[in-house]
Formats: sequence, structure tokens, C-alpha cells
Amino acid sequence: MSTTNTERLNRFYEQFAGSDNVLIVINADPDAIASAMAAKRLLWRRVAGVTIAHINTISRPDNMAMVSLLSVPLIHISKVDIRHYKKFIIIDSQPNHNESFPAIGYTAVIDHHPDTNISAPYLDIRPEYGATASMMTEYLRAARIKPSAKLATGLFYAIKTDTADFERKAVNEDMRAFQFLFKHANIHLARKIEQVDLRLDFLEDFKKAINGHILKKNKIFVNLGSIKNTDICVLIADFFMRFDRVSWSIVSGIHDNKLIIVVRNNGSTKNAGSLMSDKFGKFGSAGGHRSMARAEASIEMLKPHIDVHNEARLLKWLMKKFEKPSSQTLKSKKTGNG
Ligand SMILES: [Mn+2]
Repeated sequence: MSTTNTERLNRFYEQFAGSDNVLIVINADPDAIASAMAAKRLLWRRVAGVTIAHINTISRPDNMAMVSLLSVPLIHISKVDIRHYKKFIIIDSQPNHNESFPAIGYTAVIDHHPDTNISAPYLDIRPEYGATASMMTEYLRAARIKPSAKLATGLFYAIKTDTADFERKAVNEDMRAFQFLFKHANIHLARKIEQVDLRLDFLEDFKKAINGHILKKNKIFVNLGSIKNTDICVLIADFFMRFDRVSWSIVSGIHDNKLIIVVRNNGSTKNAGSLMSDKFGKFGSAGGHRSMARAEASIEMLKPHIDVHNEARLLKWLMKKFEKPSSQTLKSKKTGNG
């Protein structure tokens, strides 16, 4: 095993010369960020410079916390002058995974997603692994590099995230990497990153939700009005499910000419997904699972039925949709079918 890792490391190193400026391109999530940090560390003092560029917008609060708490130097791909770089690496993705990856020749691709049959001078694709961070930990160990607390914390958090605390697909190597990182990571820092799921600019939406919610029987209804980010509906719907007696949480908001409706329930009652597609499918996309569902209804198509900007009316209209059908309706339905 260890010879294989050493061989991999040496073959990886062979791709780079001391005068190279290297660009690592990622679709930033915890695993990609931590793995890129590790690759940068591997190449430290072996190349002229290493830049890590991300193709996506980092908006998840935990990812933002990871970048700032671990001081990860990240730059958006749009701000990168590709001509400055000689060698390119993709980590935790493959070039054809995303159109935003620059269409250039990649020197190295290191990933744990299913193999998409790309070619590159250096390829290390191990789909059986739970995280690319586990692979990168093997490289560090093969290079006899003791990871800094921040790097170890990043890799540690990446494995936790990608394996969902080992509830998802993982191999023994993930476990071994995790055990190794545990000795070097700052667990408090990892916990802080894990804990962060809110951004301070969400506070106004929470205020509105707490002040303006309607509790009807055991259903909570909230309308947030215009929202900057649809994630806030999910956060607030989940938040209200934490209260006793609340068995349904229905949160709406307006974004991008759509009425977003996020629903949570305790799973023991009516199927939220089918209810949503029943009631809102005709206005856009709607559906989900038994206890988690979502609709994105076109405001244009809703216009003949409801003015979504009239909050009181909107809430009333929504409450009607989630009412138990009266026995009368059930009866007439039955007659209709018979
Ligand atoms: Mn990954």
C-alpha cells in the first residue's frame, strides 16, 4: 500500500518543474477546498507558485466559515489570468463535470467521482473513496508532510462532510485518513465550521418569521416576502420544526419572479411531496418527499389566482391549500369517481 502511495506521489511530482506557476481549479465545497489546500502544500517550494481558483459562488455559510477560519487563499476563476499559468490541476472533480471549468489541458486530475474517461498526464481517480481528502491525506503521508492544524482540520472536516460522518459510502482508507487527521486537527475549529449554518444577513428574515408567523392547529405558516436567497426558506422551515406541537412548517418567499414554498412535516401525516405537486404543480415545479417538499410557482401563472404581494391574502390562500379536505369534499369526490 505505502509503495503505491509513494509511487503516486513521485509520479505526481514528476509533472511539475520548479519554474511552473500552477493553477488548481475546483468546484468549491469542503472536500474540494481541503484537497486543494493539500495539493498546494504538496507543491510548496517545488514550483514557482500555486493559486487555487473556484468556479462556483461560495454562499453556503459553513463553506464560507471554512474558507475564513482556515485562511484558505481562494480566488474566483473570473479573476484569474489563465495565461499566467503553465500547469493546471483539477481536484475533486473532472473537467467535463462542469462547463465553467476552463477548457484547457489539465496536467493532473485527482478525484473520487466515477471515472468519466478523461485523459491527462497524471490521473488519479478512485471512485471507491468517500472523499478526495482521504486520497490527499495519503499523498501528504507519503511525502512525510505533517499537516498544519488548519490543513488537517480542513481535510478532517472534508471527510466528515463527504461521508456524512461515515453514514455514506466510504472505504477503510477514509477511516485511516480520518484517524490520522484527528491527531493533527483542531476539533474545536472543525466543530465551529460544522455548526455554522446561518449568515448574519439572514437575521432580518428570521425576525420577520418570528414576528409574522401564523400557527394554525399544528401548522406554522410564514411568508418572508422578497428574499435574496431561497436557502432561507429551508432554514426557517427547519427552524420551526424544532418547536413542540409543530408538525408542519410552511415557508414562502418571492425570488426571481417565483413564489418559493418550502414545506417540512414530521413524516407521520400526509405526504408533503404529493400534496405539493397536487396543489402547486400546475404553476411550475413542485414535489418532494414525504416530509420535505418544495414548490417554485411562476408568479405570472399565479396571477389569476392570487396576488403574491398581498401578504395577508397569500397566507390565507396558502392555509387553504394545506387544510384537511372536509368530509364533504371527500364524499363528493367519491361520488364523482363512482
Ligand atoms: Mn468530494
